[in-house]
Amino acid sequence: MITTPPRHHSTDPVVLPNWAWQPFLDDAVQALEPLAIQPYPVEERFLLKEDQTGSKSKPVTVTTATWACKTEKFRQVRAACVSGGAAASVLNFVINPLARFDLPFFGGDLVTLPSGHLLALDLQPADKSDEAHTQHVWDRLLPIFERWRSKLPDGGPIPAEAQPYFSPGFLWTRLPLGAEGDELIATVVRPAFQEYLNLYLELASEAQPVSDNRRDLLLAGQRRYTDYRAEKDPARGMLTRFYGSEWTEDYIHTVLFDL
Ligand code: DBV
Repeated sequence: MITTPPRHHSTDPVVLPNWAWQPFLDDAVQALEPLAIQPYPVEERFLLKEDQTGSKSKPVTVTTATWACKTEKFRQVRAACVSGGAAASVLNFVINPLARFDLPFFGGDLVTLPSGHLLALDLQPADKSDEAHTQHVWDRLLPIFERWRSKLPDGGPIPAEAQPYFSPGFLWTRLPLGAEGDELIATVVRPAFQEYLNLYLELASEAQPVSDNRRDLLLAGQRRYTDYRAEKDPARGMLTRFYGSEWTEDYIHTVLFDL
């Protein structure tokens, strides 16, 4: 029986034994700490969830923890952390800025399934057609993207309908399980994650409040993005298998994509 320490506040440490993405979450929390983070309200039933999956004779415990905070410029920062041994290991990490600041979303999707690793990093626009919103971000993101992309295999096609929500700096790869994949995760994906996040935090530190009008435009774009992510969440099937559809739908709509 795996037991993990209880969590009562969204900023309580996440400690999931043998969770492959622990160093990534620890890096992110450490990078955020100087920003005077405050807990973000998350119901107890989502802070830590544990259930059995697999067959009756070979049960596997799958634990999902949610870490979350808010800051002066971030409406919600949240990490969905899934640890289920060989069945699944996931860190899905999103920073949702306040619409008062002209910032993209930070998104990281680090997924290990029995079929291999799926890894995605991006600074995703609230409105891809708005040059004032995108260009200065892309100018600084693309050199970072190019450097790390050259060291990773391409992840292959993504749905055309997702196109409006990605930046040209979308780092997307699939890696095999085993030593070769682990090596690329340690030497490429982890520093890439740190650089994407550091750039994002730099952009955030420079961001100044915008007018009410502009905030309303940005907010409309944020809602389109969030609605899309909730509707198409690729984790829906996996989470439903582990925890049932009631918990999963509530988790997707009231925690993961709650704008
Ligand atoms: N994805 C989420 C959340 C997850 C999660 C909240 C709590 O948005 C995990 C967990 N992503 C997750 C899982 C899979 C994927 C796949 C479990 C595998 C699904 C499966 O094969 O069963 C990037 N993630 C994917 C895919 C893409 C992304 C393109 C493949 C989808 C497909 O094949 O249909 N997710 C996508 C993206 C961001 C992101 C661009 C932001 C950077 O978070």
